[in-house]
Amino acid sequence: MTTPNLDFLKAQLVELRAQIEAHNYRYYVLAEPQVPDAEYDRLMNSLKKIEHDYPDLVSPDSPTQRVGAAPLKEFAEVEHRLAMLSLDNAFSDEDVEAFDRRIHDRLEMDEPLTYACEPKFDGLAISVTYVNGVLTCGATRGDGLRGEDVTLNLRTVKSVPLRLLGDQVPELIEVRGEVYLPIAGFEQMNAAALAQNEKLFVNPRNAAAGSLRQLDPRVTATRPLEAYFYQIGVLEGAAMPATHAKSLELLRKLGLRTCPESQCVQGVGGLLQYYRQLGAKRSQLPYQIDGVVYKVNDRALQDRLGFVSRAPRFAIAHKFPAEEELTVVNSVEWQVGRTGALTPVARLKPVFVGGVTVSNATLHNFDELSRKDVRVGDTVIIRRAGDVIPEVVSVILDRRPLNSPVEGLPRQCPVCGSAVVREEGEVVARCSGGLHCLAQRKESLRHFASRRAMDIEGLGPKIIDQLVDAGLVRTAADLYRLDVEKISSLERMGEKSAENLFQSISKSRETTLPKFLHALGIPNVGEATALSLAMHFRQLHALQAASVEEILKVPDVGPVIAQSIHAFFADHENKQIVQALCDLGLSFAVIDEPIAQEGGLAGKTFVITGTLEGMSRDEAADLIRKAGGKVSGSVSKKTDYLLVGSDAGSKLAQAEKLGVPVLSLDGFRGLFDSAV
Ligand code: 9MJ
Repeated sequence: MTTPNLDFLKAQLVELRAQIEAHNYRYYVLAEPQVPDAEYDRLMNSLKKIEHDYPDLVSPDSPTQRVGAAPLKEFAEVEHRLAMLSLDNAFSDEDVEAFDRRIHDRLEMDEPLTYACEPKFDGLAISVTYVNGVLTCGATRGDGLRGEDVTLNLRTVKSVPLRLLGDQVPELIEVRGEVYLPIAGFEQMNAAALAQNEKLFVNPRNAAAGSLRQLDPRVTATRPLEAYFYQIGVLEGAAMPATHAKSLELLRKLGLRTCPESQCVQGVGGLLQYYRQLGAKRSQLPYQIDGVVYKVNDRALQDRLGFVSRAPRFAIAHKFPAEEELTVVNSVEWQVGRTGALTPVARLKPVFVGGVTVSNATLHNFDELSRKDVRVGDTVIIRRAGDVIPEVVSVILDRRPLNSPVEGLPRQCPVCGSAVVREEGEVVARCSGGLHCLAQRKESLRHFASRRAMDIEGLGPKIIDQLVDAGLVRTAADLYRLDVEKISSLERMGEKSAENLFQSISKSRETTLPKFLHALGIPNVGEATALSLAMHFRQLHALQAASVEEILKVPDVGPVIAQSIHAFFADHENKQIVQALCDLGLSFAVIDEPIAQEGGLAGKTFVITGTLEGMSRDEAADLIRKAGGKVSGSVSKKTDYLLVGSDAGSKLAQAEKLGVPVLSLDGFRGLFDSAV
């Protein structure tokens, strides 16, 4: 190994420390972090590594020598009776194995140890003191030795008791825990902020920090904060429990909230199993966690192990892969959907986040793009939690290149060049090219062929692209004009595959009226409305000939949808396509009986929550009602099923608590199909 130049190392240390201090200030004092935790951890680890390799270069003011930044000026300072420690981190199974080995070595023990495991909450560490059972002080961690006095604010948090329970309360107990915002509460706060045109919080942790650090406790009282307690600091006038698990029992008995996910395990195998189990459950928990914490259960052993700098040797935090990472925006592109809707998409320098490599992130719509002010060349925070589509959380403004232009809404469709229009009051801007636009045409064909529409097996997006690009297909009717020879002329299309595709296209001719109406892609007509229309009119020609007034008689169809349906069937090109499809042999099985009150879901009560992919909640509710079921707004013991989409919040937590079966949209479709 060559020895690095000492001056170079010193300069690197100065730079690293300055960066970390700046992040600490933003994180702890302003509660407005600039970079994701993973980036901060990386800087800190680089600094720790250099200081470890060159101990002479460690200075007392290095960020490694203290837990956090200085307390806020406005709050009174509280000196902790016992220093509030931080935890060392483990990032891999090997790190955990090394932790277990270190403990065995130090204790000179061979047999597997009992560990207490618990989630690592992504909130704010707090300390609360009860004297003779009465809450006397609540403080943040601050720098570990002194924190801020947030007693008045903590008194507004419902899960922080003002008085302890039972008649055997200790003379004095100082307890550590975490204040956090449940995900549902965070979403509720951001929805309110959006409505008031106020700045949005980046994540639940920042929102919790901002809420707890309010100088006016009345503001804190409006924030749905919660707390979990996980450690006894000081105990006077009672015996300290012999294990961590017994400490948690004592806390529970005293009325302090502890986490139900806490659990004791044996040995390193038990630790890793707990890590994987909680990791699998992570996206369903109603609060955010960023890892798990392992603690030697036996207090006597904890005492023997002691501390290193500011962290106990008996505990470690095993981190999950980061759900937020930094990367750079290479370009902003506009995707054109089936109805012409323009969606901005950020093309990114590939980044590993949430366990996968991400190179695209949606920006939803022009308003969202403008609000976040994402520009080419920007360094952005990307978030990918669970299986949710990756999104841009925010831009790191300090890293923006000079003179980068603001992203505007294109005036012309990037695919066909037609004018882009945005109706007043509409969030969405659209390409006005209709089926002349190649993108809209391809998307319409994809929708037409999809499983919930004509269900043409083997006709996926790639083949549709090829068929359209080769000029073989322009409209849905052209699909039924294809023969095996034409299909097999496509690149990489074998004779057998061509034959199979031809057969599945032919087979799809026999369909039902609701599926066909859905497949046409009439604006504002989803699966549920298509079913209502089919049940009301029974025959395609009856619907085609209907006036707006007649269409309005269909249950759940309002003026906007009625107008949209009428305009669709009045359009010359649409008329020709529908006629051609009928001439090409499409046939519709007639629905004799409405699938109504006697339906297979009769007597079943559903609650719907979250964003459903490809179906609005109203449409799902319509389907349920048509099959005889009921839709309710809140989860109770009487709920038969909870239908969940992405970003589900408190309803999902409530369903899990009550043991109500939870259905994804696919699961729901399966149930619906077998019921009707
Ligand atoms: C968090 N953050 O969830 C501790 N922590 O214990 C849990 N932190 C801790 N324990 C001793 N669950 C020091 C810090």
